[in-house]
Amino acid sequence: MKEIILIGGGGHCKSVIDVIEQEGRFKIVGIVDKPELIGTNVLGYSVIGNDSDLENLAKIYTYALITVGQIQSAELKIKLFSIATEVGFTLPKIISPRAYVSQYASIGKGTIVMHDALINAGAIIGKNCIINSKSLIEHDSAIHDHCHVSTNTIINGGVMIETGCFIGSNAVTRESITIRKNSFIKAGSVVK
Ligand code: JB2
Repeated sequence: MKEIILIGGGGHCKSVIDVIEQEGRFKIVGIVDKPELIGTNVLGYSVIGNDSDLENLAKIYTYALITVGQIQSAELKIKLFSIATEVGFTLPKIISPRAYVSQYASIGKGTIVMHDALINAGAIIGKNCIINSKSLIEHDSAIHDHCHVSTNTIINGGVMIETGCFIGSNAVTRESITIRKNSFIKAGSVVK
């Protein structure tokens, strides 16, 4: 099995661990978090370093994934993605075996598709995104880089979501609209 480092060891990381274990392609070798958390563990996986260790870890391990979530801002997720890429990690896409991704959809590097998400034909998902559990991305939608589509969200056909957006749980978008970059859509919103 290929070995992978997870960057960020909070709540989102726990959900990601479950998906990676179920997917069965990667063995998690450890987590990178804040210096004060080194030596603690998350679901049995140790925090083995902080962000300044990433350069050395990239000399040993090929794969990493950004596992901080994103609610108020995508800033931290973007920063960590950029560091991980610069030091030479490959950021794979991870797809839960419980998700459905159309063969006519595409998913960018470092993006995770969580349990029970559904991505339909013609959808294009960018890099470093979270397509969270039970979300529906309808046909011909485009989700640009560094977005978080939260749990149980419905993105209808032909919608474009620009870079760095947060779409809260249970939000629904009308078809064929554009959501501008770095938008914050509250949970339960109906976006017309
Ligand atoms: O600069 C950093 C850094 N800053 C915070 N570098 C690294 N490597 N890690 C950092 N962290 C770590 O991210 C924190 O020490 C903590 O372990 C983690 C954030 O955890 P938290 O549970 O606060 O949030 P989350 O981003 O994992 O999850 C949020 O987003 C998810 C999508 C939560 O609100 C979840 O409920 C939500 N499902």
